[in-house]
Amino acid sequence: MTAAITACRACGGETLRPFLSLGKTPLADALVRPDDIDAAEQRFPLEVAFCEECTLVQILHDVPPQTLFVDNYLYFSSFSDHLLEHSRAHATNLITSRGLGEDSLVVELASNDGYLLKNFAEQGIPVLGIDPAPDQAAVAIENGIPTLVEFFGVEVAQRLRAEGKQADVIIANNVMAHVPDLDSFVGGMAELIADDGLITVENPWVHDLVQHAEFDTIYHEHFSYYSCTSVHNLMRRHGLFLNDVEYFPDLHGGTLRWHCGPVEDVSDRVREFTALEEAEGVTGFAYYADFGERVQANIDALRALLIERRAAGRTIAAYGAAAKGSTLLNASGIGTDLLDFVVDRNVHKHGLMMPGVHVPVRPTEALLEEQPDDVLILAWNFADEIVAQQAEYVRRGGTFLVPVPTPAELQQAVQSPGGSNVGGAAEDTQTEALS
Ligand code: JHZ
Ligand code: ZN
Repeated sequence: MTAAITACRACGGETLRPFLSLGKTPLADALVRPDDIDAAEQRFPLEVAFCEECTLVQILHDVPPQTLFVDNYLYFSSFSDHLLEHSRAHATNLITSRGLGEDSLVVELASNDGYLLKNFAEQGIPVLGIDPAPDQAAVAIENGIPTLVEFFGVEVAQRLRAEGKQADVIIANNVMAHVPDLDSFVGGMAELIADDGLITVENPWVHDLVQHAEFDTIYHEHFSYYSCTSVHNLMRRHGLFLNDVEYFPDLHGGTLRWHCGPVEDVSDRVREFTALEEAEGVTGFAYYADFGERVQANIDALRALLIERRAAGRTIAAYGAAAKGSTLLNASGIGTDLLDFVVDRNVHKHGLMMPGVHVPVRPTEALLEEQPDDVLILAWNFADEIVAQQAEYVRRGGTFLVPVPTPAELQQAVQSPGGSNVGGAAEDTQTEALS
C-alpha cells in the first residue's frame, strides 16, 4: 500500500489542501490480460491537493515509477497524427531558432518511441533519448535513436556531464508531471543544460483542466498538474528561469510549453499568463474548492446519458483505450453493463481489457463491423482526428459522444460557442486572447 505524502513534492511545504478524491482506482495503463481476469487488481487512492506555498497541484499517493512506467506502460506516442505534426513543428522551429547543427546535442526526457527526436536525427543533429519504458525505447533504438533506458535524474545528468556531454536543447514533453522526485528531475536538467541552452517543457495547463472539467486526466502517472506560477517557482528553486510560454489549446485539452534556461530573459507573455493566473485565482485554493462537486455532476450526467441511451435500446462502444479513459470509466463506474467494447489504434492494447471495468479493447475496424449506435470518445483530446478517420461510421448513422467539458453528443459540443475542438469548447475569451 502507498502512504500519503505529507509535504509538497516541489517545495517541501506542509500545507497540502486536498480538494478531489476519485476513490481507489487501478493503474490507468495496466490493461488486463483475459487470463488475469480473475486475479485481484491493485487499486490505489487517487486524491488531489493544492500546495498553499508554491501553488503546485498534486496527487497525494505515490505509486513507484517502476510499477507505472516499466511494468505497466502501454503508451506509444506515435499513434496520433496530430501529436506527430505538433512534434515535427516543434523540432523544425528549434532547429531554426537555435541554429542547431552537427555540433549540437538535443536531449529528450521521456523520448518514448523516438516520435520527436527522429525529426532532429533526420537533419543530422545529434540526439539522445532517455526513457525507462523498455518496449518504447526498443522501438526508438531500432529506428536509430540512441536511447538510455533509465529514469532521468540528477545522477544521470552528472554522469553525462562527466562524459563531456552538455545539452544545447533539453525537451521534456508530458514528463514533468510523471515525476515524484522533482528535485532530482529539475536539478538534473539544470546540471545537463549548456550555459546558453534552452529547456522546453510541455504539460497540460491546470487552468484548462479545471475550466473544462478534464478530471479524467488525473491518474497515478500524473503526480503534478502545472501552472505558469508553479513552474516558475519550481525552476527558481534550481537556478533556472521561466522565460517564455506558448499555449496550445487543442493539445491534450490545453497544453502550455514553457521555455526555461539558466539565463534570465523573461518575456511579456510569461508576465501575461502569470497575471491571468493571479486574476482568475489559479494560485489560490478557492479556485479548486468546488471542483469535486463539479466533477461529480459530470460523472452523474455521463452515467445518466449512457443509461438513457441504453434503455432506449441503443448499443454503445467507446473510442480510445487511453489512460484518461481508465480514470473516467473507473471513477464513473461505467463498465460492460453500458459499453460493449473500446477500440484503439495501438496494437499493444488489442485483446486486453480496460483496467478495473474490464471492457475489452479491439482494433478500430470493429466500429464498422459492429456499427454501434453510439461511440463515447474517451480520447476526446483527439476527437477531431478520430472523427475524421471515422467518417464512414458517421455516414452509416453512428453518433459520437464526448465526456468533457460536459457529456454530450459531439455535434453539440463542437457547435458550442468559441470552440472548434471539443476540449477547447469552453475556452474563455480572456485566455484565448493570449494564445
Ligand atoms: P492519449 C497518455 O495518456 C499517457 P492517454 C501519458 N501518461 C500522458 O501523459 C499523456 O498520454 C500525454 C489512441 N488513438 O494520447 C491511442 C487511437 O486509437 O490521449 C491511445 O491509446 N486513434 C504518457 O493514454 C489513445 O487513443 C487515434 O486516432 O490518456 C489516446 O490516448 C488517436 C489519435 C489515438 O493519452
Ligand atoms: Zn509546494
